[in-house]
Amino acid sequence: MLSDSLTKRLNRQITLEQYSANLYLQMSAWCEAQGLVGCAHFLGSHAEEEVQHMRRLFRYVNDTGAMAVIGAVDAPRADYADVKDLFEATLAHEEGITAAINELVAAAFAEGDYSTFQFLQWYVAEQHEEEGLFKQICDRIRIVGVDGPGLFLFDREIGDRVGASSKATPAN
Ligand code: OFO
Repeated sequence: MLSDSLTKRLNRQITLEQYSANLYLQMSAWCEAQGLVGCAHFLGSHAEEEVQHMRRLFRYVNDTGAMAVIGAVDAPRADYADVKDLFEATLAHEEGITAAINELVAAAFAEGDYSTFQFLQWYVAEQHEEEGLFKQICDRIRIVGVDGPGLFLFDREIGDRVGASSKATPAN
């Protein structure tokens, strides 16, 4: 049985994962508006992954005798100076999500809720993967640049990464 405190924390994370989905979907719209179809495809697909992150938590809370509650989701940022600005924002966002997951893990451990502690390990591994992915993309931008033909090649390369970033998770 989940404690009230952990239930609240897990529900906050559910809302945060839904925000992540909206953020990446909104980013995909920005990319599409710039003609960056590869980046738009990649970010749209990443938004789907975030929905799965949300649903995995949602299912866990319900399966553990508590009730999942989706809170109010803030509107995501919709404008970016350029694609470098956008991908730097993805990395900063994932770093924030990692901090939130780490706090959850610490709270579960402190309560001696080892079932939730164990459940959260999937998110710990996922965050390692996602931070690595977005850091790699930011490094790529920094090294090669995204001006002129570089932007065309970058967009194509990012579009080719779809499906390579993460594992799908069971639906609710
Ligand atoms: Fe991007 O990993 Fe969930 O939020």
